[in-house]
Amino acid sequence: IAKNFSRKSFLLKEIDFYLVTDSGLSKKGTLSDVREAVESGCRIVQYREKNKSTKEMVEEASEIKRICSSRAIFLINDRIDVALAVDADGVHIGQDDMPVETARKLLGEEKIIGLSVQDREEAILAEKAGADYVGLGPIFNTATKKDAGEGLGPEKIREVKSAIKIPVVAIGGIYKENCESVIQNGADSLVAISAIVCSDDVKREIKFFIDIIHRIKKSD
Ligand code: TZP
Ligand code: MG
Repeated sequence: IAKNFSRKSFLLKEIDFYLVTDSGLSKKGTLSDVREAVESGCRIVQYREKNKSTKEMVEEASEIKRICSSRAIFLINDRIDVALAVDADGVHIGQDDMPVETARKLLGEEKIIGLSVQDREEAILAEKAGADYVGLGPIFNTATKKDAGEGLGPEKIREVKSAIKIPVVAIGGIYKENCESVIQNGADSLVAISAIVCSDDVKREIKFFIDIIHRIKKSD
């Protein structure tokens, strides 16, 4: 267990920009977005698909796994069954999904489990339950997730970071214009969905985010 734990925390330490797919918003399609992201140096991909059948998801997830191969961590949103079916690296789940402990029993110690949280208390519980990282958001107001609620503000990242040891991934309403405040407040990684998948040049946008994240992390 100690060995697996260190492998996962090593992998998660390496992440900077985190891609979450959205086929409803994507200009060029999910597979193209994943390909361009991995080619741009993105090292973690979450397949988040709300509109396709399970059959289509298993097929697409297998393809994404192949694209990520050893280059990027591959997680699946919500669907533990699909993650098991394609042997993904793990899942990202929400507060209303399967409890982390139950997901852990199904997936085993080696897989990565990320949990969405909105505050310090949920983050502490996530860590206790065995989550490998937390997704904190929405940092800013966003139209991408209808029930996301009001933006928490980037200072919330600092508050949550100080309460837990596992990595904090910031999500929600993050664009080039406001991403500096996210990293300055201590986010280990950040997700931008619309800023990436609605763009004409996914590669250029991801490189921009990766560069700025490295620059700010280094100067800290
Ligand atoms: N969870 C919290 S906010 C959000 C999700 C999935 C949507 C983020 O999308 P965008 O376009 O980067 O605001
Ligand atoms: Mg969910």
